[in-house]
Amino acid sequence: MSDRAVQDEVSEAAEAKARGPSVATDEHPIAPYLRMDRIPHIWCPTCGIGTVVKCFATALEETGVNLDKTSIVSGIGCTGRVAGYMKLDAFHTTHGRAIPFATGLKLGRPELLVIVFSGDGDLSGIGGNHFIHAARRNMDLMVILVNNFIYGMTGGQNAPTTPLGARTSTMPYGNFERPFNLPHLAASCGATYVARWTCLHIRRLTKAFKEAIGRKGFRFIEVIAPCSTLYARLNKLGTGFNLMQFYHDNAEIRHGEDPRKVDIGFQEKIICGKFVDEERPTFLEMMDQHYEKTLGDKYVPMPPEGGMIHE
Ligand SMILES: Cc1ncc(C[n+]2csc(CCOP(=O)(O)OP(=O)(O)O)c2C)c(N)n1
Ligand code: SF4
Ligand SMILES: [Mg+2]
Repeated sequence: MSDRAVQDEVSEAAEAKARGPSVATDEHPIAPYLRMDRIPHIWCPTCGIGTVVKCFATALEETGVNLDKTSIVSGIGCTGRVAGYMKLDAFHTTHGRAIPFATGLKLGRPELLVIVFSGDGDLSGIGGNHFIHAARRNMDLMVILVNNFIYGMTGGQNAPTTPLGARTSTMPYGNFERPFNLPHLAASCGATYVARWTCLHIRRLTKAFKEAIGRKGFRFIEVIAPCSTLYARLNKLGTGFNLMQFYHDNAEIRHGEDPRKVDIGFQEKIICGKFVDEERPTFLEMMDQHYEKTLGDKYVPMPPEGGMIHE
């Protein structure tokens, strides 16, 4: 090799080193949907949350929604970090308050697509009351709940979703509290779209996200995902990969199943599918109809672009 060629090779190697890893992160297919300046993310190896984010970003891309009119709201927790990583108008609210915040946003700016993305503890524990009332009102929100059966961020405490018998840091001899069956909770309160998938079902989950983006009203998607560091470790279930294998072997798709029958037992079959998909007037539609009927011309509906109404 000539001196010149050796010199070129050395400077190429130096340039490559300065550039960093050979896979340029800005070339990742979902990079345009992420705040890449915040990457690397905080999630543990084999945690399932990242896969759900990938499906969500793919759904945004494939539906072609106007990203300037799409907002994401999270509460607190490992899943609650999602809002901070998405390149959307994003709100990382206090614990349990994603739904009320999102409700206010939707009422003030009805033209926005408002998506809540948070954890099982955040949405069904401290935020449970907001969850049931938003479903009851058929508030126009899409709610993505990552259910890892535990409070991940704070050390693996029992959640309202922890299956009977599963070990958590606050139930070291196994959980004896009956957990929520979240699709049943959402459906019985009035949600108009209810589905459950695991984060192994990437195509079906992406399709569910796309469908829910196109629907109105309270759309609820539960995603079962591994918390490798706490749930899997405390229950000696291996890593997230082992849990993905478990989903592969034990998830059963039953579209249209009665949500009352989709309870999840510890390491038992996980019933997945679309359980509810129906139309019912949303909160804002009901409000408009009601005031148009009772107040007639005196009623000035909220303009779609929101804001204050001046006579
Ligand atoms: C008012 C209040 N109470 C408690 C906490 C502590 N806290 C933060 S995240 C969290 C649990 C989150 O669990 P989950 O929503 O399941 O999210 P994960 O970390 O599992 O994704 C708790 C109890 C808090 N931040 N604020
Ligand atoms: S603690 Fe659990 S939920 Fe949180 S990032 Fe780690 S694996 Fe994921
Ligand atoms: Mg959780």
